[in-house]
Amino acid sequence: MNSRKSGRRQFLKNSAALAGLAAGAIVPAGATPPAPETVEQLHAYGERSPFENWTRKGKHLWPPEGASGSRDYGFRNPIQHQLSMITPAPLHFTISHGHEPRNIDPAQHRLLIHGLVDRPLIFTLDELKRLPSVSRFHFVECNANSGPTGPAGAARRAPTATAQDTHGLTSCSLWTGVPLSLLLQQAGVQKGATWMIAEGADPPKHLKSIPIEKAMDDCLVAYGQNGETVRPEQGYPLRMIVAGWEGINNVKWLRRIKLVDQPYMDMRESTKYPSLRLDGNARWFQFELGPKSVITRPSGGQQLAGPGFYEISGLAWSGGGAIRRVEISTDGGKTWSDAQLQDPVARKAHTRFVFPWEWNGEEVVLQSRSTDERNEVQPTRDEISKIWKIDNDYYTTSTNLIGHFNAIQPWKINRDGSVLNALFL
Ligand SMILES: Nc1nc2c(c(=O)[nH]1)N[C@H]1C(S)=C(S)[C@@H](COP(=O)(O)O)O[C@H]1N2
Ligand SMILES: [Mo]
Repeated sequence: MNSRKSGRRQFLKNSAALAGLAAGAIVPAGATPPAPETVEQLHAYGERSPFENWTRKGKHLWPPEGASGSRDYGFRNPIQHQLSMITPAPLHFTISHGHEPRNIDPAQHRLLIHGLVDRPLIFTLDELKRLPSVSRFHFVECNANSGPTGPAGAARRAPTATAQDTHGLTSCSLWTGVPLSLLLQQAGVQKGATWMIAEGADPPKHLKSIPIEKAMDDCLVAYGQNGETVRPEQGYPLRMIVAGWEGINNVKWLRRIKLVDQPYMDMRESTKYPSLRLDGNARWFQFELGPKSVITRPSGGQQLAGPGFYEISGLAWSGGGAIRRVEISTDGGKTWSDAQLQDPVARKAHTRFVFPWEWNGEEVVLQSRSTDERNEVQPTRDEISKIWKIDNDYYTTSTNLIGHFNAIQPWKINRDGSVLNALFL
């Protein structure tokens, strides 16, 4: 890591030297960037090609240390550039509600399991890594992803929105860790333990109440992400994966699990996160995310070169299990045809779909619709409006967050090949 850093410094120095040169001379376009000091430095830890420059994009509320107010931030995954069902870890979306503890020393970190258990346990990372492990593909999605209401939703409603704007708060990784059920069995779950409280090591103490049935089902205490350790932003050295449920359950920098007999109703889960009903009351205990999908190519902000063949591709996922079917409409929703699902098709994971398409150069609206293993079908925006009993004005005038917004995403292709977000066109 140090050598990589110094390689970077050298690179910057060289760039500065080049910039100095450039003051008196024109640097030819496409000039090769200066080489790092040594091949060893270049290859110590890989970088992507400098021609590939998309990044996370984020809202960053970062008042100075000690100031009152939120230090929330959210950075969106450039999902339209993702080439498989896996999100590259450096681009995994990131939401943190406070001071990210960026440098937790794994040798010092502990996981405490206590409360209504026969034997309270404390695990070191090394102890956890000796236990039977599993690797599973799972998405993490914030329940606010795609939320289209009010001023915060304006970026989602804009015709110029990209898939990063509309769907960038979901990502998928291959997570490696210990099934939580195994740890809880070791501790001995007592009768009357109906909920678990998971706590993170970030200073605001992110807490989440999770029913014991889910804890014993498919929760994972993960230390691995896509073959290396969990990234610092994703919760290094340990995070909870609560497959298919709202992102907020996936506690990062996990340090404590307490078995209790009722939910704690922490600030985040009681006042901040729940979706509001029309009467202003919160919808509590809404955990699982429904079937969703988005076409990532072509998608908002992209440009088609002209009529001819294009493969339509995108991602589909559901908190209810595996994706069984994705249908594509290329005529504004009149007719639908099956897309091909690409392996791996995993439960509660992004699934990539592809569909061959010939563009005739006319205006068209492209849409994808997913169905999961329980036969739940992704709704249209109109269907969601009906369920919520809201009219079109509600989206622009209300400041309520419509969480779990999983509407079918329409992209409009104009005659000039430009692609617009047609959700509110
Ligand atoms: N400790 C801790 N865990 C946390 C959060 C947090 O702020 N602190 N944010 C939650 C929310 S709201 C979401 S959507 C997911 C985001 O996970 P990611 O940052 O790995 O994408 O983490 C959850 N776990
Ligand atoms: Mo979230």
